[in-house]
Amino acid sequence: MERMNTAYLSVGSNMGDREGLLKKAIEQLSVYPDILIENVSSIYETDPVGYTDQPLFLNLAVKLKTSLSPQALLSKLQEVETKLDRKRVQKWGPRTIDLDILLYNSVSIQTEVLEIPHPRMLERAFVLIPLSEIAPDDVYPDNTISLHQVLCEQRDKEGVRIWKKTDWEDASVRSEN
Ligand code: GSY
Repeated sequence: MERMNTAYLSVGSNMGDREGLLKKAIEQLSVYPDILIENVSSIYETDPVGYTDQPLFLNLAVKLKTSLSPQALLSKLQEVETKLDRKRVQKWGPRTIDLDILLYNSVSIQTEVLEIPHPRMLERAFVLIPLSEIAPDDVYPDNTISLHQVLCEQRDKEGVRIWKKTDWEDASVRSEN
């Protein structure tokens, strides 16, 4: 089975066992035969953006290969959120686990249920910093500059601190997850 498409995800948690939930989300994703996890960034602790009166988040980025369409990938992500008993107290408030598609090849999709590239990704240091760790040379669709350059040009990089440095290429890290 060919997993020919490349997608990047942002994963976050700010309720319960945050690190355990991030790891379980990756574990659950890797169970699907049509998803191959290629890389996972370090874990970052990040100040909440938007509604700021809530606990700190842990965030990371994932690179995967898949034969699923963007819509089918989204429903797998929602399945994982359900399996992990996702809780969200209010729309922009604390949540146990959140899985968002950031990029899917260089496609551009705008529907009510799915927007790719993720509409706010370029303004969010908690997305760009983990993402550019694992995809520095990739280019944002319809843009000529790399994600690393986008990050360098972003003014607000505050509120994102390394929490656990991980090297996914190191097999011992993969087996821990
Ligand atoms: O959009 C994802 C949920 N979310 C986050 C997040 O994951 N991290 C940080 N730092 N702030 C956030 N605000 C929202 S909403």
